[in-house]
Amino acid sequence: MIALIGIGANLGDARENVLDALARLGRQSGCRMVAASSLWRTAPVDASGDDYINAVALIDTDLDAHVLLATLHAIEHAHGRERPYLNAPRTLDLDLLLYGEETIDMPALTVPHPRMHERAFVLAPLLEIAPETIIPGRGLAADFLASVTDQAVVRLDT
Ligand code: PH2
Ligand code: MG
Ligand code: MG
Repeated sequence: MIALIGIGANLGDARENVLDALARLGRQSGCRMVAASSLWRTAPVDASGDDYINAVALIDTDLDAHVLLATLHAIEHAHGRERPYLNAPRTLDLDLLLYGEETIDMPALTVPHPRMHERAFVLAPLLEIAPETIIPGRGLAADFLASVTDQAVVRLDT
């Protein structure tokens, strides 16, 4: 199954944390890295604190969606992720955004991520690596970019 993972950080060495998350995803058993976006510097959306570093990764995985989610949480945990309040600054956030074309609506997991189409910090890196992506139930990801131009995102070199 091809899964799309969103990666974000705005606490500690955010750039290093995002790069390490990409490396860990590539090493994870049952996961193969298909494509990783550039790193992007993005203004916080519905959140406080420093600018974020964001990226997305496409992985080919044998893991069930819930097992994959648990794996993402374990990587966050390895980076000391704490959750003092909603959308608090974080050392590392890994979100399961798409799981093939599946729609999952369970207490612990909603896929497609319900807000991914409203977030430039997801759309810009996604369109960089997979411009034809369809968000199940919504349509072509590229069609949503025009509605998020007020959100500042800048692609970083390397
Ligand atoms: N994540 C959020 C809320 N707001 N803003 C930016 N720029 N990047 C994020 O990764 C992000 C956010 C909730 O997870
Ligand atoms: Mg998130
Ligand atoms: Mg999260």
